[in-house]
Formats: sequence, C-alpha cells, structure tokens
Amino acid sequence: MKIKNAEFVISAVGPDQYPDDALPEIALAGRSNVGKSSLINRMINRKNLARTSSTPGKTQHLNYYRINEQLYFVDFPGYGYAKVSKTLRQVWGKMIEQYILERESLRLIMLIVDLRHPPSKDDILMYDWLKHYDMPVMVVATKADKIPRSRHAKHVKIIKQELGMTPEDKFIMFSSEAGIGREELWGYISEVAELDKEEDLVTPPVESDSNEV
Ligand SMILES: Nc1nc2c(ncn2[C@@H]2O[C@H](COP(=O)(O)OP(=O)(O)OP(=O)(O)O)[C@@H](O)[C@H]2O)c(=O)[nH]1
Ligand SMILES: [Mg+2]
Repeated sequence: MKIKNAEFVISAVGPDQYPDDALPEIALAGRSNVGKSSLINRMINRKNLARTSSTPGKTQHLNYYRINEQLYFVDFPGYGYAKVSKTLRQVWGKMIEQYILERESLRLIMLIVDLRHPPSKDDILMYDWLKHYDMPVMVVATKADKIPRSRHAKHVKIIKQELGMTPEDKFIMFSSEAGIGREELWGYISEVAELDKEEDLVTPPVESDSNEV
C-alpha cells in the first residue's frame, strides 16, 4: 500500500461528529497502552500522526484518520485504565458500543493485544462481545519485537487459545517498532475495505483541454 496522504480528521465524541463521506472505517480496539496509535503510525509510516504516549489513557475520543482519501482508521480509547473514573469509563463504553453496533461504514475491528502477555480479562470480554454480535473482527498481536523470534509461536498459540479463536479467525503478528506484519495487515485491510489495489499504480487520466471554453 502506497501512502499518498494521511491526515487527522476529528476527535469525535459522538455520532454527530463522525464523517459523513461513507468511506470504509477500520477501528482499533485494545487496552490502554497496548500500541493502537503506534500501529496506525507504522501503517502510514508517520512518526507521530496518531498521538502516542507512555502515559496510558491518552486517546479519549474516537480519533479519525483519513488515509489516501480511501479509508479511515478509527482509534478507540483504550480500555482497562484504572485511573479513569468509572463514570467516564461508562461513557466511553456506551460510545464504543453504539459505534460498533450502528456504524454502517465500519468494515473491520482490529483487536490489538500484546504478544508478550496472555490476553487480559477485558481483551477476552471484548473479543467475545464482538464475536457474539458477529462483527468483522481480527486480532493483531503487537510488540512482537519485544520477544525473541524463537518464542513467537508459543505466544501466538497462548493468545489464540485464551481468546478461543478458531483457524478461520483472522490473526496477524505485528510490531510497530520493527514493521513486522505491516504488509500482511495492509493486504487484509485492502480486502475487507475493498480497496482497488490497482489504483495505486494508475495515474489519473489527464483531462483534455479541447472541450473547455
Ligand atoms: N517496542 C515496541 N513498543 C511499542 C510498540 N507499539 C507501541 N509501543 C510503545 O507502547 C507505548 C504505548 O503505545 P501507544 O501507541 O500510545 O498505545 P495506545 O494503545 O494508543 O494507548 P492509549 O491511547 O492510551 O489507549 C508507547 O511507549 C509506544 O512507543 C511496538 O510494536 N514495539
Ligand atoms: Mg492511543
């Protein structure tokens, strides 16, 4: 995927603010600090378009990023951050639930987990909930650079097992640091968002002047 253009569009607090151009949307869910914003940055090869931080809970709204005028990444607030008040957490939960269940242009939810650790209780709840509603979901296990390659397979197995994934369920190992999995993930996103891969290669036709006054 050739990134021609990537821009932050809006930090939305509710449906009124979601873009209305009906481009396919790819959402990122996962616990706070797992690496959602970093994954977006790696996908578009920009250092800091999506705000990242070592302080968890930084992303608090639905942050929309438009890529190549073709699709949106929608960065969710991370869950499981203890310091955020319960009321605020409930508001977030409602916003995300409503978005996931009602948003027509939503094409894929990437559940981002940490390859180093077994999925958290919240990860399992989230995955079960998404499967229950038959949502298009995939699991991306990130921070793969943090463990030696020889142990990748073992960690992948544990994550798949704990989440109760079946062989048909989509899974990709990733690293925002090292770029592992980037091409594979773009391949899958292009498929689900029905992006025309040829489009990258085709130069837009030059309009002829002859018809102009
Ligand atoms: N080594 C390594 N570090 C990573 C990777 N992905 C993210 N990080 C680090 O993990 C921390 C959190 O990353 P973010 O991308 O901000 O996490 P987030 O999920 O967006 O966090 P919230 O917005 O708080 O929900 C940052 O310090 C990143 O540099 C990765 O693949 N490898
Ligand atoms: Mg973030």
